[in-house]
Amino acid sequence: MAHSLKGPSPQEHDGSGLRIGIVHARWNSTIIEPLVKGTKDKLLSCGVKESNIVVQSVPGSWELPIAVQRMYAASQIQQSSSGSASAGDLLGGSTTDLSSTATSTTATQPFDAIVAIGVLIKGETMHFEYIADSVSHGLMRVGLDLGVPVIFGVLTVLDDHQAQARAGLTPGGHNHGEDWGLAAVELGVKRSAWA
Ligand code: DLZ
Repeated sequence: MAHSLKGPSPQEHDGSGLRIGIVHARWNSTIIEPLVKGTKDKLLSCGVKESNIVVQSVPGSWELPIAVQRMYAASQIQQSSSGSASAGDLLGGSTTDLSSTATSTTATQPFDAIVAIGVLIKGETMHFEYIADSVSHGLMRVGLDLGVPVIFGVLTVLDDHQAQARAGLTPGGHNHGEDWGLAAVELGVKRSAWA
């Protein structure tokens, strides 16, 4: 299949040994939902086990960096204490929006990558620039501080139409969640190789 001129040329990696976190904002949920689905579907098609995909949510994009930090910390504690705390516990909330329970052999390993998903629409928020700027810096910082790949799944768009196109909801559009899932698998695999 011909590769689009936009975006990276894809590589194939085996995600079967990976544990991946997804955390998404609940603002603009009609856009968020297909993005989360696109991410998850791509992870599954790369071999990541459903039981090794953990989905959490936060109110808005602003909360994504702290959620990534706490989810990763929780997954490290899970490993050292074999499941006495969950990502939901450390986020101070319930675990009811976890997509799956930890049941497989890799379920207590720390996350190999975390995908942070949010949608910021310029016309809808006066402080679009503040949130976009802070969240992107926050996600980069937490990834570097923790040494875990944090995939930047935050759409910063001018209007609803752009958001819909990037969630694959318009003719000719493309679901960017698929790219984020692919990036999570590639970075998860390469991070282990680089260790
Ligand atoms: C407040 C706000 C606004 C106006 N717009 C958005 C948005 O477009 N996308 C998004 O993810 N979150 C938005 N928020 C919520 C903030 O991210 C945050 O949740 C609140 O300010 C509480 O800290």
